[in-house]
Amino acid sequence: MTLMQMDADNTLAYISLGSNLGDRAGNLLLAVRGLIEADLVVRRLSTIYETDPLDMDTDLKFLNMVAEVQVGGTSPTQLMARLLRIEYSLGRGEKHPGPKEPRTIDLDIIFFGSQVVNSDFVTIPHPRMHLRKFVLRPLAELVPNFVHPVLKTEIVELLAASEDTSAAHRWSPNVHAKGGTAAGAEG
Ligand code: PH2
Ligand code: MG
Ligand code: MG
Repeated sequence: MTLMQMDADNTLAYISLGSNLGDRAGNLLLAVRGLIEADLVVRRLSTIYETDPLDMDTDLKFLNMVAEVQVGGTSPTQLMARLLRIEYSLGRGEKHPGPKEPRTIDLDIIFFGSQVVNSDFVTIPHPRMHLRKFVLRPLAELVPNFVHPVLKTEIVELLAASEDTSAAHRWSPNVHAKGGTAAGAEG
């Protein structure tokens, strides 16, 4: 079984999840629940990465991950609308954060099968994904050899060629938990 999609109903979309405000891991978890409740079949999740904020007016580190979902009959526009709804339900809209401000949750469509979409509402593939290690590293766990439909380059190659030098490390809840459950963690 290749990672290519055989027909519309089996189309796989890749969604980048990010949070740098509040209970970051909790926000990611609630967003995954939101995807499931929005009738998307969540097939696989990457591990979670802690990442330096890129191009933002904040020092608050992100937790980022990527979800692989089966879209069923959902169109790219419908998927985007569902993601915005989940963002809103998790408090994204409350303080009207601008594009460079911290956010409880950000859900971006990275790929929608191999479709290329350029509308006022949604751009797929995500126009900056190939520049961002916080997307490429978790994505490479799921589909290392997927070919970017515009750049015609595999994810692992994009990652190797990336000039993004910001930190993106695998995150583990134990290491970061307050109260130190992880043996050997620094106090
Ligand atoms: N999202 C952005 C801009 N910068 N940096 C990190 N590390 N993680 C993000 O999710 C992120 C970002 C725009 O949405
Ligand atoms: Mg984003
Ligand atoms: Mg977004």
